[in-house]
Amino acid sequence: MRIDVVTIFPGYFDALELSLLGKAKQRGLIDVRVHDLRDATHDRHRTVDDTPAGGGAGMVMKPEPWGEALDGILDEGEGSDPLIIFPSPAGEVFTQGMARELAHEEHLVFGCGRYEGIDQRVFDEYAERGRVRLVSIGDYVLNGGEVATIAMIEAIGRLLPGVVGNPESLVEESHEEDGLLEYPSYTKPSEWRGRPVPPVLLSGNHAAVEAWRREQRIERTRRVRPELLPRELRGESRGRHAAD
Ligand code: 6GU
Repeated sequence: MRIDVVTIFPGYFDALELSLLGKAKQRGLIDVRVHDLRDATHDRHRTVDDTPAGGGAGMVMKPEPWGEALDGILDEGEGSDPLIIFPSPAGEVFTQGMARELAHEEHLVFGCGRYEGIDQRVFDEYAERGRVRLVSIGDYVLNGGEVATIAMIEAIGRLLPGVVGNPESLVEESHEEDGLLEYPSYTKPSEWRGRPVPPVLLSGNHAAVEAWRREQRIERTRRVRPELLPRELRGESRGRHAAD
């Protein structure tokens, strides 16, 4: 997958060199290219923003540098039909489902604006010429799209074939398969600070372990994210729990 990122803070994306994503990059599974929006300015101060038309607080990102930066990327990746994503708290909410969908794209372009926003004509221009989506990573406000973009690239990147060593580890996660949250995990020692590993996990009874894990997933989901519970599991509570 090819990913271009346009930002005034390229340094944020150094984080993509780390861990699994860094290895995926080295192995050529993900080709991430980060572009400094200021390279598409032509004044001495490399200006990317200006006061809002109509007045008001804050600054708005000027359209010209965005036009030049995005045209450059689109011209270079000729015929790749990229999807342009503008991270924005005003966008549709990013989910595991959207990550799965975007993992099938050949070419993603992320345009990171500051939160006061990018001149609307930039969205309009590229929506008319191709595919554009405004995407939020949740109901809170960040200072800019960079951290949101890193989150999305990580969520999408780990779904690409070969990025995660054992694809089985992708299956039993929160928000995958049946929409339930994941079960709690334990490892050795079997007792730590007086806290035992639940005995069923040491029983060797695979069916009992599976049943326990499913029950834990259901109860955890009911407790912290009841809106995620599948319809058939709603209503029937299974009693009190320590963390309730
Ligand atoms: Cl994508 N951008 C900004 N600036 N804030 C956000 C966001 C995105 N998603 C949630 N908050």
